[in-house]
Amino acid sequence: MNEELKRIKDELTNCINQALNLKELGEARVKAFGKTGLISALSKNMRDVPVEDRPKLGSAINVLRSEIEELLKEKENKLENEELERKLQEEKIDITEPSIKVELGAYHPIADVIDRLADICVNMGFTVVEGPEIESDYYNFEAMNIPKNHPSRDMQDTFFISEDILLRSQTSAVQAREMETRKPPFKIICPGKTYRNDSDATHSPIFHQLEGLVVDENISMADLKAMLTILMKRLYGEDTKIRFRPSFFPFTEPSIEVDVSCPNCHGQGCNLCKGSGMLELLGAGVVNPKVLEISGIDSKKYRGFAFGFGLDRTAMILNSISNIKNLYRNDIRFLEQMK
Ligand code: FA5
Repeated sequence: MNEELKRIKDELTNCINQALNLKELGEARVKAFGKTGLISALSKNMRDVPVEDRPKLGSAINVLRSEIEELLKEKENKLENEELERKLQEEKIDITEPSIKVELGAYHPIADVIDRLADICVNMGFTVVEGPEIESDYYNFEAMNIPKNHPSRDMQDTFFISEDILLRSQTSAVQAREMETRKPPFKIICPGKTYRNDSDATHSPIFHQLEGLVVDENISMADLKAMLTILMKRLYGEDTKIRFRPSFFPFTEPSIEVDVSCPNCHGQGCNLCKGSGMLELLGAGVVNPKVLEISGIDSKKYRGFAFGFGLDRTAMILNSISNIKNLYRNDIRFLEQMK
């Protein structure tokens, strides 16, 4: 029997030594310990050995099993190290090779303007709110003191979805929603998309506005002018000139429009400001008491002021963009310049 064990040991040792890779080593392992493997067969044949010889043979088989396992382990480590070494040789990194260029995007000029204005206003104590772009005729017009068939509706060429549902033509639609749910005093701003059937170099069918509304006791036009002056100077720089002009909006009384000195020519006159040296940026005014009453605010106790920035115009001025369409074309050459 000893000779048989020695023969099996030699045969398996040979197989293990000759294995060139982990697959062949696996085959050697099956040859030793598989169901019909040589060492498994030895254990199975035990029952044919006389009882008194069994313990001796059993321990000899165990020794053989340990020796073969040890040999398999050693060979496995050796083959794994060789495999790793081979891979390391193959996968050399050339640190002098230029890296893949990662193109960084740029913040869109309108998103940038919204961030800047929101930062300035939040520092002044305003809360940022949102409102729906698909709006009811009530919030967009009627609650803003513009009843159905009122001629001032013609000031905004509105996209109607049905008789009472429309794409909001002004962020002023958020004013009534906020006045209905908030208790004065409060200060809110609402940036967002607005829609009108308008299209030329300074008008787009989709554009952006930022609405501001302050409701408190003893609010006056002086507060509005002071606040807008600070806001414009923080946005465009301390030496910016601001011009307030009388205007008309059904929801504010008195109403004003606000121009800033053209940042391109500093008031000298250029293509951007069409030679006037000034650019119109927003509408504003003291909230019409009727609007406060429609939304359930006591107009004897409270007053308010509101303003509505055209954000596309603001972005155009800040970045010297001559055509509003550039903001929407997604032309990579234009966006590259915004970095
Ligand atoms: C209004 O929309 C008022 N809701 C503003 C307001 C709010 C007044 C609160 C009083 C109190 P107006 O129609 O003028 O006003 O629009 C305001 C600004 O939006 C304009 O100064 C302009 O900068 C911008 N704007 C208007 N229409 C377009 C358009 N089609 N494309 C790009 N910008 C536009």
